[in-house]
Amino acid sequence: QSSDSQQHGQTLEKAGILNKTKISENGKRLRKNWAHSWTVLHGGILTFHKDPKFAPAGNAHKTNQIVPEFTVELRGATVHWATKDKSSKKNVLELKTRHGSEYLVQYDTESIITDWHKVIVETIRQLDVE
Ligand code: I3S
Repeated sequence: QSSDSQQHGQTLEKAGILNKTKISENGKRLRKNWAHSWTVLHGGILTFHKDPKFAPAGNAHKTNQIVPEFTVELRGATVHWATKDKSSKKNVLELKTRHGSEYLVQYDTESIITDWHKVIVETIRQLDVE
């Protein structure tokens, strides 16, 4: 378990910046749209937030700029290292939900993505035995 993830009851918590793209929804292929995302794991749900760079300018209060974009329920999901044909990027994880949505999650620093891999695998395992 990494130092920046914590055990709370049965589920792990972690947060950080990752590069992500959704690649399919309900089995339907989507065009990739890689973007950095503040990513939060809490209560078995992974939430990717919109990149604040693309938040609408103007009235937005600083604290309101971090807006959820995708929420991914990890119960019944699978995660594995993506094969080369999925992306030319390095350190890419492929996350599939039980509803048939797929995400690629990537970060150049190997230790960062390896920590996320561990915490996602462990969360899926814990949700499975509950
Ligand atoms: O799987 P693809 O279609 O080769 O993914 C690349 C494209 O999404 C590309 O954008 P355009 O659709 O505008 O060409 C992105 O810039 C690339 O990053 C995508 O490939 P990688 O290998 O980086 O996942």
